[in-house]
Amino acid sequence: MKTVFSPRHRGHANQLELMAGAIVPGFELPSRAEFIHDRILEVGLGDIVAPKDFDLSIAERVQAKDFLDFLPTVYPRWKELGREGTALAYTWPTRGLRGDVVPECLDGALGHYSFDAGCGFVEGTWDAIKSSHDVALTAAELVKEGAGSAYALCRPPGHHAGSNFMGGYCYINNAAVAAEYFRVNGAKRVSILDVDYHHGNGTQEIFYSRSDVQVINIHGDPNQEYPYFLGYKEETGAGEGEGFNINYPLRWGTDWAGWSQALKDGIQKLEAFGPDVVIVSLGVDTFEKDPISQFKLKTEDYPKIGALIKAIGKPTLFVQEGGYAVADIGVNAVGVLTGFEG
Ligand code: Q9C
Ligand code: ZN
Repeated sequence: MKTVFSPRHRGHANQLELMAGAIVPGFELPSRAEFIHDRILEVGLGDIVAPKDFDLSIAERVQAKDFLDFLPTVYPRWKELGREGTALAYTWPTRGLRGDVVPECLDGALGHYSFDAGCGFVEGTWDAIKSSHDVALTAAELVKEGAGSAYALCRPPGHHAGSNFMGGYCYINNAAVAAEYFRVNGAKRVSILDVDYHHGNGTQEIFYSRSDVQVINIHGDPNQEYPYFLGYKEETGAGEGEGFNINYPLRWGTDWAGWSQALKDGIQKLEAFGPDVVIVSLGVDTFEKDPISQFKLKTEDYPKIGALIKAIGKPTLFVQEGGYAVADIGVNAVGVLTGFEG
């Protein structure tokens, strides 16, 4: 299968995040994408191609225009204030505060458009976000044109970003944009299968009231795990979307036995839905050695994931999400893809 990759992700580097009472170097490192890229060459998965330049018209159908317009302005505004380093929010509009105002002050606007302090901006952040969006759409186009499968090596990831907010290292929801692209280009039904360790709250929120995009999530139980405030089992969709959102929250320590049971159940529900195309939000932070995660999947499990997805027999777009055990992420992510190839 072909991979779409852009070196422009590299400018999103040295950003800081808030964790456990400290401002720390971000876990979402440029080397993540480089290890995956190098592993693709090593195993000879297929050609690696550059993204085309897409406009944001598809993205604007799933994420608010004012939010998308805000993203490229952040770092220039930060610098105008005489600041350097990482632009990061520190105040959020929770219950009892106004969620409907976008303060003139950049710090307030950053808080308005995010739900955590996981989305820092540096000089190259917007260009990386835009390149990641273009990577997803270019790979989606390959699948639309009959490729059977394609891999969008996206960085930054996307599944925590919702209709008008960022968070969890995610700004534009690449998988959601790809799903909308398929709908606009003739697919009647699209399934998003999110196997990242963390619940894809943004993807769930974007499609929660829709019956044309099924969203299936397998993730750390939000009672124990980030993002804490979404991803519970009883969230099954609303209105037209009732029944089209499916969550499998799993406890810390879940290994292949428990995890694969959820995957097989999810795949049954996916097959019952009968999508024209499957999008896999491919996080490999389910790995036993992931530094911020608590599942116990092993390197040998990842090809089995790919094989189970292949057996669905649908055109499939893989979109890279998380995975922070940097030295192993290449072998694990590409393991899913080689398992799919058979
Ligand atoms: N205790 C993705 O995998 N921070 N995002 C957790 C660790 C947020 C992960 C702090 C993790 C976000 C795309
Ligand atoms: Zn994750």
